[in-house]
Amino acid sequence: MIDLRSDTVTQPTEEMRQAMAEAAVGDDVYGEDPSVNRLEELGARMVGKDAAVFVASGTMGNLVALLAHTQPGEEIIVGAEAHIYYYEAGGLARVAGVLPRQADDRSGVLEASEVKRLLRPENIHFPRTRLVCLENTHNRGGGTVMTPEQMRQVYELAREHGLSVHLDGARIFNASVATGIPVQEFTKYTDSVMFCLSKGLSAPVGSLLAGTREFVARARRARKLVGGGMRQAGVLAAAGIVALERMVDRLAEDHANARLLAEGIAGLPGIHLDLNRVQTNIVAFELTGDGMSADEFLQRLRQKGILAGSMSSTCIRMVTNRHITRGDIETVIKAVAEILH
Ligand code: TLP
Repeated sequence: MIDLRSDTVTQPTEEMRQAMAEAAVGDDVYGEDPSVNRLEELGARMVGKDAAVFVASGTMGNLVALLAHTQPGEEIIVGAEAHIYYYEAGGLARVAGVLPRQADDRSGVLEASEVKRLLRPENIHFPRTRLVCLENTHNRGGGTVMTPEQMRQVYELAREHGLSVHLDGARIFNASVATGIPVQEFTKYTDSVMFCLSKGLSAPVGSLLAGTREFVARARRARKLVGGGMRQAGVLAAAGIVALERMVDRLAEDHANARLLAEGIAGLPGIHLDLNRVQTNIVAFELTGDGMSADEFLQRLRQKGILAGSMSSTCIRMVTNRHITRGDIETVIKAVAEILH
């Protein structure tokens, strides 16, 4: 099977398995796991923050960030298409107890002008707005990159109004590799950043949440609250270290394959694909033709040995990853053409 459902399907590398087998471990709830400590220090340094905390998933990292930034009843500004709002089982409301003020991020970028529109004046009727959440790259936008300049504008506006900025940077290394801009140029315009080790970087499990020391101390307590205090987690962290040290640069291959795929299918009848949005490892397109639903399309692909996903009843998503070769891309282009024919 050619599996384009997500970059989360990537298997750990041999080097990761080796590192996991040999990892020095301790009880991380006591702060005594040397591999976790090393991963947290490495990750924090790479994104230019003081400290980081290792969490089980991107979803947990975002939730813990909300818990550490806000009090129940406060409001956050978050894209209506953002993962935090759309794909995290409503944890923001159910667990963190915050009100989501939904911003228009359909373009794949939450612009400062949109944040400005949603700011509230001081008034006793209003909930207190505490946080702006950004996403880079933007999953439902189709893997789009928010530039450092766009992030700076949001960050400065947030600052002026006493709001913090959290970045869902699940794929922030994709943004950096795609643009050639160091990752710190993006993350410097945030108060906290969550990034995933288990997507294109191929670690089996885990994400990091980074910020100031004081923020990370609060995040550690929040992680405990949601049951995320792990013990000899160094066996997982060891793979995460390999992910950060060895797997970042190769994301360029995934981007090249996504581009190849997008260019190969963009002109086909019955789909609409905006090539401008294909900036990293995600290819999203709309089925416009004879009313074939996304489910039907996915089923026909599956019959040809190809797995993909959908983002709505008419929108298909394909995500390139380490296991997808150029040859696979050619196979997929041919299969899509046959299905649409
Ligand atoms: N996204 C998954 C699915 O949940 C949709 C995927 O296959 O793309 N932020 C962003 C931007 C994400 O894309 C994801 C995962 C997460 C957070 C959550 O990470 P995990 O899956 O580790 O909880």
